[in-house]
Amino acid sequence: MKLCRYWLPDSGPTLGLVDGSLVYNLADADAETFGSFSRMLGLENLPDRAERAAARVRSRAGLLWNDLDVAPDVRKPHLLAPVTKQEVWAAGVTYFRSREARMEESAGGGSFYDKVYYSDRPELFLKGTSNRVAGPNAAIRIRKDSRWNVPEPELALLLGPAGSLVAFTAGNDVSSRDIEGENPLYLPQAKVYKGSCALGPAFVLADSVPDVQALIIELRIRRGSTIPFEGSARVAQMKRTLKDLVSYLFREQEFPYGVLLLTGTGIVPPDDFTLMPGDIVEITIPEIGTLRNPVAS
Ligand code: DO4
Ligand code: MG
Repeated sequence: MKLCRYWLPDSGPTLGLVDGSLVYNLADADAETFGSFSRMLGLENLPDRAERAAARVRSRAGLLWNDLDVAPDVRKPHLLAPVTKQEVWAAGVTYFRSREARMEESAGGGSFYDKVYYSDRPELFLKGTSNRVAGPNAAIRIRKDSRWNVPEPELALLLGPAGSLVAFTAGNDVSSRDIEGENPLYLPQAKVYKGSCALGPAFVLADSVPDVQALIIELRIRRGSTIPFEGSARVAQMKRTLKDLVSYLFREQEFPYGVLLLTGTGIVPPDDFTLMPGDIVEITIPEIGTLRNPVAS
């Protein structure tokens, strides 16, 4: 089952059921479960609750997905990122391609990436909070003090406060390669800044994805009428298990509202590619949809 967060000018943030080309307001059927995204992440039996609410709302009027998948404007309905009070964390160097690219870009710190790829303990870092996250069609940013920037298309996990896997969404861990490449200790500056993350456009409940390994993540970058880069990766190429990443994330941490975890990128454009203002980044996971964001400086 596919859900989304969206904005309604009269009532604010709303949780919706995505059913084909239509979106139905789930709080209309069950405000206790779907009145709050944070509360929803902590509830047991969410799939059952969602099924029951879905059966009730499908007979009501829905909105067209295409009318919501538009640039955000508070006066009009539009999609929102699936994050509110949650922290967004990220795993790194979980795919061979990421290890390879980081080792090449790093001025002297290459062995750290090799070591972390093969170590039991994964690389985990705090990517941001909701104020740094762009929703669908909102601008992601490249830093003005960086000259080499890339999108990182990643499968993102929505996790409940006790670490249960609630749902999957798509994420973009936008990164400055020259800043991180100069010194791995600059990673927080390369990775965490205003507009450095995007999430959405919808989220699929975990029990609706029979085989997460089979998911394909696609990246397409549009520049005017050209496509300067496109690529894809399969979740099956990830070196680590999702369970392993989640178990390390929850060591010595508490997430009272749940948490989002980006699981690393398996797609890195060639070294002569950098994002430019005006580019449109499209990240598609067919079961979830296409997360589309323009790039601003
Ligand atoms: O080590 C740097 C971060 C790696 C990362 O973000 C990724 O592999 O996706
Ligand atoms: Mg990443």
